[in-house]
Amino acid sequence: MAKKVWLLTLIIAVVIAIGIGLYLMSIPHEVEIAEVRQAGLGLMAPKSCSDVFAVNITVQNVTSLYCGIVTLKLEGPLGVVGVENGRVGGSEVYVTGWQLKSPSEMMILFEAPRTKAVNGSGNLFSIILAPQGTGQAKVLISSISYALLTSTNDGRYIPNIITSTPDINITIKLTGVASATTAKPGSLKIKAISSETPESIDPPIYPLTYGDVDGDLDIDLNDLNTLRKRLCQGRLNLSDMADACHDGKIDLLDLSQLKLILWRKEARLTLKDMAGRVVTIPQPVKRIVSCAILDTPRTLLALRAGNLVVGIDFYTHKYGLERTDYYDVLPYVARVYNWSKLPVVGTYKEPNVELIKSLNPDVIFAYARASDVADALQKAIGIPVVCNYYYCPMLGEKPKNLVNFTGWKLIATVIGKDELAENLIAYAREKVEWLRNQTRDIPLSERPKVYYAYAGPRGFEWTAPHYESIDLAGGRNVASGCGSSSVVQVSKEQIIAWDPDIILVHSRSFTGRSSFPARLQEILSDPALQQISAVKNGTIYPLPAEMIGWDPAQAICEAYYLAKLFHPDKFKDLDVEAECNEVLKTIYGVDGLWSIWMDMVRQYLLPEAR
Ligand SMILES: [Ca+2]
Ligand SMILES: [Ca+2]
Repeated sequence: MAKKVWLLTLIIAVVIAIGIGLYLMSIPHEVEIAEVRQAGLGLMAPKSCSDVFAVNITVQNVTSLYCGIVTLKLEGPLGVVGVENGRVGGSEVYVTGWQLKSPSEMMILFEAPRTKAVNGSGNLFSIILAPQGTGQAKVLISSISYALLTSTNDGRYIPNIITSTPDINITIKLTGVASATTAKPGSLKIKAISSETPESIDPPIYPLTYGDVDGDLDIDLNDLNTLRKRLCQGRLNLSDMADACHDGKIDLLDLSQLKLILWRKEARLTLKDMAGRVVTIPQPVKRIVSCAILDTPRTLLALRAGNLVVGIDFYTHKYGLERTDYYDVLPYVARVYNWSKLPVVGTYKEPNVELIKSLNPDVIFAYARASDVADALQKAIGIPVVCNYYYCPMLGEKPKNLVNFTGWKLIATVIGKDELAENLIAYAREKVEWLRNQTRDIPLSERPKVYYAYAGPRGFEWTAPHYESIDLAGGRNVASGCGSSSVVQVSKEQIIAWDPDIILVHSRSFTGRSSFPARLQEILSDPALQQISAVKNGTIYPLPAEMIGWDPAQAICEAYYLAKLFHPDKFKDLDVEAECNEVLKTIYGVDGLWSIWMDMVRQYLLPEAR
């Protein structure tokens, strides 16, 4: 290691010394220089030739130059020692990768730092070469591709790419044999290049964002480094998701686009939405219309984007804002942003195309289960439509899991609130983990048997085989062996045979035919159900999380609430109301949201859980 460093230092010293010294005197006779320029990019003289020497690739009067790849051919007895960073118009240019494809072919990738393009003239980079014998050698630039950045009014950038085959070459007459190396070309690779350091990157958190070069469902600096390597190697058989700007091929444009995405300076973002549709969304998003069901509006509120919404769908307006006999956080949070005054843009099935168009949104959110509607809407008005859903089967999420956050990530990425979403998700996971630690060791014998009676109109025999908050709260879902569908029908006899200790009732509202009080009466007055323990003991409770769509925040609170109902002794010190008010305040920014639920249900709970 020390030897390498020493050698490197020596080489740099020699290059600098010779460079400066000979520049001031004259060009040594043994080096012949051909200085050529084309399209602003040119090749300037090697300053010397003794043991090692530098060939500087320079540019003249460039504007908005962002990155590029230069392919060189080396002819004659030349060995490559290394490549060094350059400097253009006062700012550093980094060589972020180079590769000898063969002893005579070399690729060099250079980049301006982060999202700042360079302007002016200067040295892009230097190739450090050493003679490997005597005779004539040649350096030939066989192609140059480079990307420029165009800025938008919003301080975002669009990269574009220029490729040329400039046919630039210099001839070098070599008389010495390298003393620094007798190595074969390329065998003395020196990573002398200081790579750019990341400065507060803010990558998108939605896993299906284009630009995921290594395919690990995450966009980060590893993707950038992988793409750099692959560009230098010319191995561009990468997955579809690596195509950051989504134009069907992998090249410098994707490198530029990926850097812009990592620093959130991109003018366009492409992703696969929750219906698997590929959508490109101009950035930044300032006006939003939601035609999706209530999950999407809730998420927009959690992400503190209520003020960006310029139109909402009929169901959100009807059930989410006007009806407060339901339990849902939505109306209380939407009030902060005056959502009841917003134009109603139709339903998820039949959006009002003309009205939506007149609202001039940057993006429209739609319901993933009506993706044909989304396609038609996007086609009709030419504004990107993004389909959202409360869980993502493409990524293996199950319905009714507490921490299905793909929908949050999607919306956060589209509207540029990734960091906030990340914090909220981390907070939510922490809350779930705390409860999991409390209940994970409760033995099966101490877990109450729980039957979940699904939504009112479906009847008592409908249930959910998978409902994570029951498990997390330390209960045993009696229907857990009933397949993998999100809702199944079982027989009354089966429920009686299970003999649940607790019945949870999914209720659409607190008034009307399918309300909790009405459903409770139905169960209590059904002669067939009287032998069930839960009916005998009066341990029948309403559930808050699953109203229209699914809210992870309400689901977490529900799990805390259930924990106290299932295990009142174990959780006697847990103040569910205070805890859940805090959870909902952190996620939605409004105080006292859980107390609204408690006031609706207190009379139905055992005294110790009130
Ligand atoms: Ca990745
Ligand atoms: Ca591309």
